[in-house]
Amino acid sequence: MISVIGDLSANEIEVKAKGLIGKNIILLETVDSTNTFAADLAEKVEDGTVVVADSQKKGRGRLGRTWISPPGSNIYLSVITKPSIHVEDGTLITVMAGVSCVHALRRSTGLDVAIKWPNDIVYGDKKLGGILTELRTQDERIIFAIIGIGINVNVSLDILPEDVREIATSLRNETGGCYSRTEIIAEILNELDRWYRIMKEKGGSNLILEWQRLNSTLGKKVMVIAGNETYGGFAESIDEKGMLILRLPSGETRKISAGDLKILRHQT
Ligand code: BT5
Repeated sequence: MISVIGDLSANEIEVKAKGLIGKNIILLETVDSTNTFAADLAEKVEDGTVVVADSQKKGRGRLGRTWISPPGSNIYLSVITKPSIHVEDGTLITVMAGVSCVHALRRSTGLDVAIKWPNDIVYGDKKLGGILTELRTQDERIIFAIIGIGINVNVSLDILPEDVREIATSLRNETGGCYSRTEIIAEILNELDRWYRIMKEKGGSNLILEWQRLNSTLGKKVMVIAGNETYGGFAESIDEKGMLILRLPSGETRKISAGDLKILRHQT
């Protein structure tokens, strides 16, 4: 098994991991998707095992979208978790991942990174990263959850396809600095470990409060595409399961579990 690829070191991440998450790192030079690799492995490995790749050939976003995953510069990882919670609480896992990434990235870079509902890590209105949570369930319980995290770290935006370049940014693009992926991954995994314990011991309420503090979405006029429906409205809150509470122009509220959200530029 490979243990070092450029600035990625599996051993160093394992040493820096303070808890359960990250004590076992599987480092790959390239893979189709770390999420697919992790899902195939999940039943055979311990809770908290992490798959990290230097590049992905078929990195995935939600709904079959592509995650652009060039080598040598970014973070692509999947954490295998076995939280033993009800499927209905599954979105809390994405909430937990968002909170953990924002804490880790703020600490590592000083940038005022935020979460955009439901799964984006943003700086200003640009996408720095995304989260793809995939669940395996049985009898309404989660057997395992794969938390896929992609973060643009040192990538130069010119090498991204034009449509992505327009909406994306990287840590290096924002600060001019070059970051150690090992350090940032260790920060993310330690934050995940901390919030995973809080979620298992105390439920989701602390996580939701923290998400509300770290998000860039609430209190804004937004447009949400959810399935075949498009809603315009005011992003009022998220509920105890991470669903967005949108106030429509009619005054009614609507709860939305997943979708694509755009913050409208002209806020009145
Ligand atoms: C996401 O999907 O944002 C979830 C991305 C999760 C990626 C990680 S990497 C490790 C793990 N293994 C995987 O295979 N996936 C996970 P979504 O909200 O559907 O956003 C996808 C959209 O983001 C694309 O359609 C592009 O518009 C844009 N995009 C693609 N690559 C990007 C990049 N590198 N940086 C910023 N935006 C990107």
